[in-house]
Parts: sequence; C-alpha cells; structure tokens
Amino acid sequence: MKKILVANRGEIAIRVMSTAKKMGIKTVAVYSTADRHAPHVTFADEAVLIGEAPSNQSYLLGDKIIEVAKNLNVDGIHPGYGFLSENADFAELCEKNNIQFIGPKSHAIKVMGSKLAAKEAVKAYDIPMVPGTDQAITDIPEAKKIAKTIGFPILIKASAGGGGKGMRVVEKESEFESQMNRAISEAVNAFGDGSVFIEKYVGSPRHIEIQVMADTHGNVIHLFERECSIQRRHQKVVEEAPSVVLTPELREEMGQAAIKVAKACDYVGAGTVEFLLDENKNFYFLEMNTRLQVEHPVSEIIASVDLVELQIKVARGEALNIKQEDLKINGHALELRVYAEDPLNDFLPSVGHLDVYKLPVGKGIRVDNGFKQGMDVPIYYDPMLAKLITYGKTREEAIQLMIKAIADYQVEGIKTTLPFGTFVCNHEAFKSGNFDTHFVKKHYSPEALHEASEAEAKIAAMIAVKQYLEDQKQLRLPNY
Ligand code: MV4
Repeated sequence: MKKILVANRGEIAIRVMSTAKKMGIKTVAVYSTADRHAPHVTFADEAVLIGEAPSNQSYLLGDKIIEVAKNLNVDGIHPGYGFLSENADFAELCEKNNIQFIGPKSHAIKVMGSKLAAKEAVKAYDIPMVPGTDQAITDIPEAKKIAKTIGFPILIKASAGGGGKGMRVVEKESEFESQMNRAISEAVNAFGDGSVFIEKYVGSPRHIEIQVMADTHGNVIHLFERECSIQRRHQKVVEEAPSVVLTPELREEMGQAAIKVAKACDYVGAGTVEFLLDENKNFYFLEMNTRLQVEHPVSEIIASVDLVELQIKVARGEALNIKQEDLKINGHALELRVYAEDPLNDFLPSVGHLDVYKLPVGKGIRVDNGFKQGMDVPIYYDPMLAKLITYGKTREEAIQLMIKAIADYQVEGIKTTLPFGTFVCNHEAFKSGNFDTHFVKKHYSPEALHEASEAEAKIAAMIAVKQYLEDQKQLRLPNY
C-alpha cells in the first residue's frame, strides 16, 4: 500500500496522514471549496478539489472520491469517522474498484447499522442485552403487553437509528400507543425505515465502550474500555480511559463480550462495541460502531498502540502482531473535544475567524488539531476544532494537566467548549468518578459555568497577588 486517500477533513484527516507518513505511505487529500486553505490540504502529498462546500456536494460524493483515487493510483482509502465511514455502499464501491477500504467489510457495516440485525447476530453469542423485543414491532397492542411485562419506563428505539437518534422514553402505559405511532413515523422520515423495537429503560447508566481490533486471519483483540458518559444531547464531550468503575474482572468480561460481538459479524479492522453499565455494574450490549471513533486517542495512549497503523497493516492483509496478553493499561488518558460552540449560549455553534489560535504543549499533552490561526471556522461541517488529550500515571494527574492545558489553549475570535472542560474537571462528581450519562443535565448550567469561572478567576488573582507580594519582599532594599 504505497498511497492512501483520506476521504475526510479536519483533525482526523491530519491524524490519519501523520501515521501514513510515519509508515512511508504517500497521502492524498480531498477538499471542498470551503476547505481550500485547510491544513489537511497542505499536509498531504497531493490534494484534489472535489466540490462545493456542502458535504453532499463534496465529502459525501463516493463516486467522485473513487474517480480521484483511480486517477491518482491510490491503493487504499481511509474514511475517518462520519461522512462515508459507515456507508456500506461506499465500502463496496472501493472493493469493486480494487481499492482497499481501510475499515470493515460492507457486510459488517450493514449488520451493525441495523440495531435489530445487530441484536440478531449477537444473540447467538450469549451477550447480555437489555430486556426487550428483538423483532420490529408490527402489532402495537401486542407490543404494549410486552412493555407491561418488561415494566415502564421503556424506550422505543428505531432499528436504523443510533447515537441517540430515534429514541423515545415512554414513562407509562397510557402514553404507549401515541408514542409508538410517533416513533414509527419519525423513523420513516429520518431513516426511511419505520422498524422500531422496545427495551427496558436503564435509568442511570454509564456509557462504556470497548475498542476492538480484528485482522483477516481470525485474530481479534480488545484494547480496553473508554468511559464516554459525559455527553450533551448524545454528543460526547469528555472521554477517558480507563473507566474508574471497572474492576479487572469486569474489564475482562466486557472485553471478551466485545470480541464475541466482533466475531458475530466477521469484523475486520478497528471497531467499538458500546455497552450500558447500570448502577449494579450489570452491562448490556447497545450497538457496535464500525469505524475509528473520535475518542480513539485515549485508548492508544493507555495501551501504547497506534490504531491507524494497525488499521493500515490489517488492510494490507498483515496478521496482528499484538497478543491480548501483551496488552496492559499504562496510566490514564482524558480527552476534551474542543468545539466551536458557546457553552454560555446553549452550545450554539460559534463560527467566525480564529484571530488567535495557539495550542498548549508539554509532557502529557496531545492535541489532534484541524485548524490554524487566521482561519475561518466553516459553517458547513461538524464544529469540532480539535481534541485536547492529557495523560499521566494517575487520573488525578491527567485531570490537573487538563485544567492547565485548557488554560494554556489560546483561542480568540470564537467561543469554544474549553471553559466547559474546566467546569467538568473541577466538578466533585467528575473528580470522584461518581457520574453517569445524566451528568450534564444534572450538574451543568450556564450559571454554574459562570460561577466556576468566577471562582477560578478569584483564585488566579489571589495567586498573582501572593506572588507579587513575595516578589516585593525579595526586592525590598536593605535599610541603610
Ligand atoms: C439506552 C439507554 C437506557 N436504556 N437504552 C444512547 C445512544 C445509543 N448509544 C443508545 N443510548 C442509550 N440507550 C436503554 N434501554 C441510555 C442510552 C444513552 C443515553 C440516553 C439518554 C441520554 C444520554 C445517553 C447517553 C448514552 C447512552
């Protein structure tokens, strides 16, 4: 594999290209008119304009991307995350054109893209799942009877949904039929597929996901867990590895379950198996993401691997040269997604010009970044600027380093979620590890952020005054 095209933009495009360069592989960037001056364009060995700014006129144009790949004799295409990364048709198009899709086979994408097909495939492997139905509901009165036996509250989920889309909580029996009808019509409109199923609603879950890697020789390993419970409207904001609540036994049990899920769909490449963990530490299979995830760096750091390097090696047909018993957790890693959003204004996108944009540097700090000072933040794409990752021997060290790195991260011209990261890191519930997927709803408000920033400013001022007075003491001239 001498040349790969990265069918993506922003931080992940640069991140993938960095590993390709490390491996001596040439890189091709594709870009839209809005990304003409984006760093991933200049970072690549070759770059091709593929269309106008809107994603469906550029980064989602599979045919156009294949055409560019063929014209430039590309051997492999890395899709990153989002865009075409979980598009089975695009994976098939690559296969048909003898271009290696650096990801799973289209079959695995299809199976795991349907929650019901995923449940069907996984059922044979005796993986714990939330009590519920595993067929699409066709008879609502019958479904209501099942809901009553499960016990309210229940969740109605769209089979073609995912990541929180197409989910409805039903608190009581009287709401069931109306909610069911709405869920079906929403699923038809959103996904073109009205198949829905029901599950017992797990009240205060943690979102724990296991990183897996599988090669084409039957080897499947897990690279431990990531805690992704700090989410806002199903968008992860803070992720970490390992999770504070997993015991070694539970970690091994969930890791083996994740490996079985990968085997259930003949998985190849990097994938993530999502679980819910309830308050009694029971875990339940949720879904499998058939792509490299945004938060993969925290797993790379604690497991000392380069997941993109492993993806490329697997895509080249190489057998994994890592044995499960070789893998050990080393330290703790924390990731904050730096979004161009205003946490004091309901996290609304904050587009504009990066007048100042300087990254923190230092031991234990990694920034996977997609922007540079002087750039405009385009309105057309996901507003994530970068991922700020800190790591240390302990969780406390990673947290303290995160607070310092955020303070050193200089951004002017737009608002970002950096202050939200400081709020989370200073919050007792987070520091103690006592949180679940409702953390943001439970603890966050603009006022709380404001108070936290005020308190932060006061402490900084007191430190400055103390330092000044100490300096004065040292400077005091001797009495003559
Ligand atoms: C659930 C659940 C509770 N009970 N299923 C969210 C998106 C997708 N990964 C599945 N998700 C959930 N499924 C049952 N039976 C809780 C989540 C969930 C969640 C729900 C509401 C708000 C935030 C959430 C974050 C992670 C997981």
